[in-house]
Amino acid sequence: MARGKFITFEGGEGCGKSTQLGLLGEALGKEGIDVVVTREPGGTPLSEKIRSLLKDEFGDPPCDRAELLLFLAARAQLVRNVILPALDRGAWVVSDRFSDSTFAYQGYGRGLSLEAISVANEFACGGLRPDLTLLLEVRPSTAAARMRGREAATNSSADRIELAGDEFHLRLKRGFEKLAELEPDRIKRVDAEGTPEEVAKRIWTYLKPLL
Ligand code: Z5A
Repeated sequence: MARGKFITFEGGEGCGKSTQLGLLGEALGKEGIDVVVTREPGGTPLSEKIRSLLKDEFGDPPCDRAELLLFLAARAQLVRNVILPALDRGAWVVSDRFSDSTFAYQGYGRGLSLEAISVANEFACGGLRPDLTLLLEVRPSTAAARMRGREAATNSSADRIELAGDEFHLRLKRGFEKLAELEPDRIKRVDAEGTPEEVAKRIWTYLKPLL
């Protein structure tokens, strides 16, 4: 049995990752591929618990290093208990965010050392790297409109990380661009403006070579 492929979605908030994750999961299923769809932070009971610790406001927000270590703890559990077993049995794994988010948010965004993140991340996920990463890019105004639409539809409000401010989000955007420049074979920049179906079509062109 050939090892499955590991595909990740990355980008800033509101770029449409979760929507595209669902569409890609369905499209791969139609190709007869066994697909496991997951998300970061999350995807196991422990990692989902860590997700709520990271997102909730309970009067003691994590300092930057604690935040990094919580994301990595959630990832270590997900990699060992979900991603590696799935890949080993030949399933494809599609994840909403993975290591690139840590470099972008905790590295470029928060300003933690990229070298330290690299060593700690390697330890957490044992060197696992995605076969393909789709970096969804939209204008800030598009992301803001999509977030507003979702907040209205779900009666929710922005969380701790979403409220980090414009400068943080600019560093984040540049960070993702830098990561894509460093690994152009793995990280594909996708224009995520337009309807979900239009974006899904663009994404599918990068999937075809893997099928
Ligand atoms: N984080 C970190 O700091 N370090 C790490 O290592 C990792 C993560 C792994 C996870 O939050 C947070 O953790 C995240 C990064 C940080 N920070 N924040 N903030 P999350 O999982 O709750 O959220 P997110 O990953 O940032 O994504 P999101 O805000 O949920 O958005 P999205 O997944 O990109 O978009 P969406 O949910 O698919 O779409 C948003 C809305 O737009 C929704 O109403 C859709 O119906 C609509 N939509 C989507 N596509 C379209 C198109 N094409 N047209 C029109 N409307 C659309």
